Amino acid sequence: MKTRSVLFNIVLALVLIATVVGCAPAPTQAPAAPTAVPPTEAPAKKVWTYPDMTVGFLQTGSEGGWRAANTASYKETAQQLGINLKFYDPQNDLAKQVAGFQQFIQDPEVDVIILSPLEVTGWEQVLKDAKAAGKPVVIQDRRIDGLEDYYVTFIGADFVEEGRKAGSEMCKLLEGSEKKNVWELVGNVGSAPAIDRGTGFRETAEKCGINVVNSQTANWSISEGKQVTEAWLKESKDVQGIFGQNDEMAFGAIEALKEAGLVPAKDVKLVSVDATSGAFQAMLDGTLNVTVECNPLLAPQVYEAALAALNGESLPKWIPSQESVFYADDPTLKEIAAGRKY
Ligand code: GYE
Repeated sequence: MKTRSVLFNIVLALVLIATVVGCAPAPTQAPAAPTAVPPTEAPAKKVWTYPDMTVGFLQTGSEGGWRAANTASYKETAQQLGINLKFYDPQNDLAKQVAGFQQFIQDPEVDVIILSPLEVTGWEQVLKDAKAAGKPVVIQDRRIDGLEDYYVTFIGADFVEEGRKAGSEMCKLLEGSEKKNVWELVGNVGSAPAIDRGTGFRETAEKCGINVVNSQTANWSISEGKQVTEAWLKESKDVQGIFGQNDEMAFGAIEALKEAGLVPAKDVKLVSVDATSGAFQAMLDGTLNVTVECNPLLAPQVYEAALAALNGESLPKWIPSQESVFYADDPTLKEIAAGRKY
């Protein structure tokens, strides 16, 4: 009997314990949640600065004063800003310039490519390759045909407007002239300045009765400008004006006119484009009448656009450079010439 009651008491105690524990009020605090895994932070976006940038610059060549000033602008400004500049001069050979473009696309050090296109076409493949490689392209100096989705922006002059200005100035110089026969010395065939300056010149010159009798490429050079003008003079001296699409070709024409016994800027009026230091000297010498400015000092604007592109900023497809016109009969010409950088 005694055993049974002991056993009963043990079971009763066990039941009591289980009941107390089982109904224990819920703990006042919820169980600690598992430690939260912090969200993975997106890596901070890189903000490029000039010293971070390695630029691959494809120049056209070294054909004259304008090009020398343009090249100097890039080298000097790169030094000032701490940019690593890789410079390539294809000596005015389009195939070399395209090959150099491919090199810069392959070069792991190059972050952004700047192109001064020798001609308006021939760029589709390399521009698509550059985009696929994630390398922004900024075009400087000369425009290309189409392909706007494949470059960041074009920074350069309105060559058609430069041509219009030259045509208007030639009209003024030939006002009252019985005849208005004009010869045109053209830049490298297929280049934007050669195409567009010719278009603009005809828009305004033909309005005042100018007749563009001869037009031929002299490839931006003094020597070819002289050779072409000499050949024309052998055929006829019935010319009242010469339009040089750049200063150097006009200088060549001036030499040919002198050797043919004609007085440049008097017997034959001369208008050129670029406004290089040589043009100011020719105007001060009285052998050139007018030069239309085409600004070569583009590097600061172009590097700024390249940096903006690397930082993902969007830019207008064309940022035109601002330009003037200069005249031999300007009484302040000497002071203007003294203050110019190129
Ligand atoms: O007029 C000429 C140079 O592209 C605007 O190229 C430039 C032209 C310039 O050879 O002198």
